[in-house]
Amino acid sequence: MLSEEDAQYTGARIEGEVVTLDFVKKMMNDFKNQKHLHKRYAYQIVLEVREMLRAMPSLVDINVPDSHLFTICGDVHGQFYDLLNIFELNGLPSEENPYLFNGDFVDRGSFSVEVILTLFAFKCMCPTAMHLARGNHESKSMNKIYGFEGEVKSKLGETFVELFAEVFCYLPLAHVINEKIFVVHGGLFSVDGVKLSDIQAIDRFCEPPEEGLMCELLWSDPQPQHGRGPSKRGVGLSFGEDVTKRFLQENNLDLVVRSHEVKEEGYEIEHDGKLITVFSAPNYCDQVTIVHIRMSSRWHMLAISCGCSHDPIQSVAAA
Ligand SMILES: [Mn+2]
Repeated sequence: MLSEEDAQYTGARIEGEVVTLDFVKKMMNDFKNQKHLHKRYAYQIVLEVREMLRAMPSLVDINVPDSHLFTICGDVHGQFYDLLNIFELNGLPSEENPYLFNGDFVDRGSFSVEVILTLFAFKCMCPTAMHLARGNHESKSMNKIYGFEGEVKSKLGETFVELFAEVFCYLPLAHVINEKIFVVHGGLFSVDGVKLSDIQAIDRFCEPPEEGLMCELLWSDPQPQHGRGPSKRGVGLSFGEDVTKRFLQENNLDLVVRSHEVKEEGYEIEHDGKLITVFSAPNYCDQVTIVHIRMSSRWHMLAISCGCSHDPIQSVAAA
């Protein structure tokens, strides 16, 4: 039996158990027109993603075949219309057009629910098309202060607050692309000698602690000076070029891609070209920043795209 609310519902519907591209497109279009998704489908999507994420390791290996394109997006922070813009410019996520969203999907912007349901729906549609990493804003304490909790309560109800908080604890902490590119929301560590196996071994099913490897992955920032310094945020730390280079060398990696810091241009290349920050929530309308990685057997090219143009504004080749 349909309730009265169900009978009046004209939004997107998941037919059967399977989230299809048609459903995701309709849902995004509904969101664009400020219509809500029925809680039943929101619940179905979040539960499916919960099971998927729970089964994943803390550090995820991604393999991008030669000459294929892979896109990394930085912080989106509830800016749904900018997320639509990214997909408009760069194509919808699919097996051939995979994305990694590098944390901080929610908070600050007014459409965090729309953003997280869209990312999660693509994850259901095609798990290899949508990789998701935890940011420092995928946590209870941040969501309470910066808007997501209130938005979830008003759009989906109290039960979803706890549900999202649980699912966020299952998000992987970092990704490694083709054994060469380390991708993380925040940055590196207060101690040298951290191996990828140490990150793999982090028991991440918890709220981010106030210190230790997991905290530092989510909160740290690079600094121009060598060595390490206190964080301007009061959590994590600032790390220099020497720290980045030692970490890369010890783990046989080429490059760190991270997010977490607003950048005037949407991105910044630091640490002698070994560290790139990408922040996708733009300062003003119609500008989105993403990092493209095109792999070849001998080198990786990173094209950073910005603005309404598909043309890369900066390319980095890592040997
Ligand atoms: Mn952040």
